[in-house]
Amino acid sequence: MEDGKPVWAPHPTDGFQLGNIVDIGPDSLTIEPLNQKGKDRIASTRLQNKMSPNTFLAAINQVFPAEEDTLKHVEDNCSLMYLNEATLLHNIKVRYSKDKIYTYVANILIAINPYFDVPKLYTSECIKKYHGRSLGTLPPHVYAIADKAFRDMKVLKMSQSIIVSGESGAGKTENTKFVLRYLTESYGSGQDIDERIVEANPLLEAFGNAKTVRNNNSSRFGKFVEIHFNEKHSVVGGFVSHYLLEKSRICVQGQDERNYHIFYRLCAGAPEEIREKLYLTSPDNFRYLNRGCTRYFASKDTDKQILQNRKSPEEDEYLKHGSLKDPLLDDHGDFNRMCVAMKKIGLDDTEKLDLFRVVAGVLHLGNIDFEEAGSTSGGCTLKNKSSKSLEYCSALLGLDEDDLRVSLTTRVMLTTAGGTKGTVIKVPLKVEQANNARDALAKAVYSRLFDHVVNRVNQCFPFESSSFFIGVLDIAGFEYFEHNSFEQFCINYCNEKLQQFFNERILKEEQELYQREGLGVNEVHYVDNQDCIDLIESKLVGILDILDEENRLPQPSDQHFTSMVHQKHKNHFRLTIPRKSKLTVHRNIRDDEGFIIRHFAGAVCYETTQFVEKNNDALHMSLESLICESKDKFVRELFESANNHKDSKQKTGKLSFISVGNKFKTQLNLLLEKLRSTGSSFIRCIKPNLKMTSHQFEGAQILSQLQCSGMVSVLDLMQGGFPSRASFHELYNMYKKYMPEKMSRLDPRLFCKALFKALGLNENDYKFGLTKVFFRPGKFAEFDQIMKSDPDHLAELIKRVNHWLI
Ligand code: AD9
Ligand code: MG
Repeated sequence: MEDGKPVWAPHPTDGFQLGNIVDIGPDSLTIEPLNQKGKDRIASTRLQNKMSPNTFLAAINQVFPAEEDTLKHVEDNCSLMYLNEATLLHNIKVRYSKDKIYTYVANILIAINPYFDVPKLYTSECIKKYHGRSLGTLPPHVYAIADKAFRDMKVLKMSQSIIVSGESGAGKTENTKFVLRYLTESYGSGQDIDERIVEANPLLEAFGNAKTVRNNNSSRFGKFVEIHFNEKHSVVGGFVSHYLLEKSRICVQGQDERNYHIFYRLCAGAPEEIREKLYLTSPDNFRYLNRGCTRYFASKDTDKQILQNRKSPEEDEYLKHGSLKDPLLDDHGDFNRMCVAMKKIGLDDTEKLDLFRVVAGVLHLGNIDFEEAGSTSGGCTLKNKSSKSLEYCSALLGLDEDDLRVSLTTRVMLTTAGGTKGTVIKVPLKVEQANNARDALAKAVYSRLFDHVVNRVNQCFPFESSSFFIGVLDIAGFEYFEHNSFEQFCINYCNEKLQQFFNERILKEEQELYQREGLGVNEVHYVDNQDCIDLIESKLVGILDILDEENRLPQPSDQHFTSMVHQKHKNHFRLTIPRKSKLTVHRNIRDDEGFIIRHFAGAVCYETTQFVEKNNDALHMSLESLICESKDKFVRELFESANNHKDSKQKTGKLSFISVGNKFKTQLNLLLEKLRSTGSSFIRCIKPNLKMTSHQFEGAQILSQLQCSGMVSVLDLMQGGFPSRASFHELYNMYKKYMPEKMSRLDPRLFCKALFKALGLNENDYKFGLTKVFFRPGKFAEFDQIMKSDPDHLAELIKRVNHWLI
């Protein structure tokens, strides 16, 4: 970087702004912004501080050289002259403004969510265009990645995986669906199976997606969808694995968020006879649905219409309190679409009703309310008005009303008191404990139902044998909220593992490319995050095992667990106490209320309240035996099949405990083992703005996503090698006009050789591959500058070239 050359300097909302360096200090630069917007902002703050207007200071390591032509954009970011986070951000910004939402960084695809249907981007014609075409021959596209996976599978005779990541609302699920559709439409068997793989999604989404403040259709579970192929490379079946359904949502939702779609769809869309059978009314009448959600008030016109045709007390209610009906979502239509999908994947009416019955059962369970019992027992009883809910819930879940009442209000314990081992006593529960028992039962029932839905989906595309698969991973990216709990801890742990895999692969790919091009370079450095992974998953001392240990104590507590974590990792580089956080929001947390982990994508403070509870998947004994002995075969089987997986269930004396964290660890390690055995491609999805709207590029926010997804580290990693690359053809076309006539008659490779020789470039700065020249960081730009800027130098050069040619 030099005085007077345009540079990218930090900008609070845009991420970066163009400026000129006007002064160079020991570790900072004085920058004058090039555009008026920046100037105005700085001028006003500078004037306030009585400093010279129109310039500002920036740390040297936050200022990056800019490309000369700032309107230029490239399909592969690596073909830019300057490879840094600012030019990457700018390149995708220019492309986004032209509705080009996909960009490559080498083989990694960056996908920005357009928040509107980009015309003709996903048509069948477009699908056909990408068949068999290598990456880079057509504009960047998710189809190109899908086709690369297919071709790699075929040529390398190796299964493939496509890892789609990004924050909530970034477009992971949509892109995953595009991949599945591309593969089934292009390489399907032409039979039912192809359609089923695509149609399984609406069903999974009905039960596992919900409206959140970040995404109206947010997946609250992770999934790995495998499409299996026979030896002739034709689709033979599929398999879905799922991870970590968010269970807390079943009972409570945050402000302006909803429960899982299925609840509302069933209430809104089910035909009258089903609604009657399931005792369903409007969502407003169910506790699990009517909190958290925004209430929408109809427009005046609609009000008038309702007043005129007023038919039911529900509509009176609606006028008074507004409705839970979300204007952005069409629950009624979605119900019908879901039923069509269910039919297509082969679910019959009985199976459909089984699912609906349990969903309704959960809703009625949620409406059971408790009050303190008048007696001295300290226990509680059901409120009178809950008797109907108890009746409906029992009927729908096949339970005995009295048994359900007793199981919700008392707890059976095995006692060793007085030396008589194993005496059963019934302990009355307080109102709050009974509420917890009810919610625990609801969560257990619904999550088993979700497991069943996934298993059922898997039965509809079975395969006897397969030669290869292409797996698509759609799992939440790194999360960092104001309050972070066990869910964020698990998802960020998962992202550490995926990041490590990403590093391994990208590094390997870079090295393979160097080898293929015959460059003979071996070393590319990157920061390994194994220490962070160990901190979480090591045997005994890892956070997950410390948590399990806590769960096994007779009286586990979140504080004790937190103190143990700090005690065991006092001087761990990756772990620190909340008080040390620079962020004020974390200073309010006591040391035994949380910990901070320095993740690859940034430090996150976890608040550990409820870690112990959230880590335990077991129901208390009376509820467990109640539900396992349900008269309803379907309900019984939900629990039977789940209880067959005893590997993560541990019975220690009277304590029954199923570790959520360690189950996830096992699943994750299996997943990574699988990923490591395949070839891989990566899609990094980016959310352009928080408003979820089209044509709005919030630079700073996007930059932070690029950092969190490891893209900035990829650039760093490439910087350690030969990041800028240009094909011989490209260089030939760029520079032939500067060279003597006879030189342009050379073939492009020889042309470049001659040019470089004549220039006397340092041989450590570049390498000739078979098809491209590879440059050390910044060297391409240097070379370009010599070619373009200095006429005397150029004349001298031409003389030398002439000499060399002779
Ligand atoms: V979450 O982690 O499950 O909360 P995702 O899966 O990353 O999230 P999703 O794919 O659901 O986000 O995308 C969010 C919304 O953006 C979709 O419902 C679409 O309305 C919109 N979207 C995403 N990608 C595209 C696209 N390529 N074209 C048009 C899109 N709209
Ligand atoms: Mg999703």
